[in-house]
Amino acid sequence: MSQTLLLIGPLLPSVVSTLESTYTVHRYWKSDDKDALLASIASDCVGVVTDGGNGVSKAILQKLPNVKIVSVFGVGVDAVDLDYCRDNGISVGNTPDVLSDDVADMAMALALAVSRQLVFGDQYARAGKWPVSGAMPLTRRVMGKRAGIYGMGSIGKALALRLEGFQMPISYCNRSPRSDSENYTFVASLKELASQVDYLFVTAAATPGTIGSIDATVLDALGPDGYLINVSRGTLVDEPALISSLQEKRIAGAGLDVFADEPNIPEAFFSLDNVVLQPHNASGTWETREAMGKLMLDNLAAHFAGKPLLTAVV
Ligand code: 8YV
Repeated sequence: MSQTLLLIGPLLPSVVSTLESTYTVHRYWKSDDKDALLASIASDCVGVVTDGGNGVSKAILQKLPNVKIVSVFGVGVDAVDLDYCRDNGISVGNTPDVLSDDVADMAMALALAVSRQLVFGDQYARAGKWPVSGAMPLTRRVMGKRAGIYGMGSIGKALALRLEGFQMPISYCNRSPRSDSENYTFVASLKELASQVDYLFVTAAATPGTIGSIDATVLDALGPDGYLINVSRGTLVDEPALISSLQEKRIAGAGLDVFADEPNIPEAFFSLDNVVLQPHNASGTWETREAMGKLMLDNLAAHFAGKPLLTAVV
């Protein structure tokens, strides 16, 4: 008999169909009576599959006492109650590394888009303004500017390789200096880092130590010529402070793939011309989502085979 799993939210259809070929899968988000669903599978359900944004709450896990694996389709595990999992012998796996290149590409794309005003230029061209009003206003160069990376993990390192191609001197803020990043300058204080760079890239994981860390003081340190690019989690940024900084031009602009209350984006961003927005899509390529799906499935298979997870968080 196949093992019973709870799937918290939608995933790539090909991944779900592979999942269903091996396991009995219950779709949590589709259920009209979620408590009744949890009660009906309470004794059979042995695993949870979820994505980085949804994670899984303690309230759900408490209702499924036989769950021993949470397999996350994503690198971020901030939405999974890791303390509860640790205390209850629940393994947690995620999908690091396979998405780093695409997330780094998105960070670079956002930096270019907001500096070179790609969205404005596209609208200008489509609206037929070029023949009527002439060339669009000049923009800002990216090449050679100073880059700061907040969080030098796998994504930060992939981003650094791209920034090197743009001949940008790189500084980074991390819990500690990294021996594999000696070509880059370690800066212990985030505020200090912000004051030294033109682009502050946020690639750190959301943890109690990083949540809310991009506050008004960091944004003021970044200053009127500085850009904030966030491909991590919206919760790392004090969003009202960011909105004020952008409105008052206390920073030059922002490129944002992530928001504090997804999928809701504060409306104040929509009327700003110094921000480029994406709907949390940095890992959203076919190639990466397939690879994430495979790793998520491999972690599940390892767990049920009694082997260590390939990429264990807990
Ligand atoms: C995904 C993410 O968009 O990996 C993460 O932590 O946030 C993203 O890659 C998400 O997990 C898929 O829905």
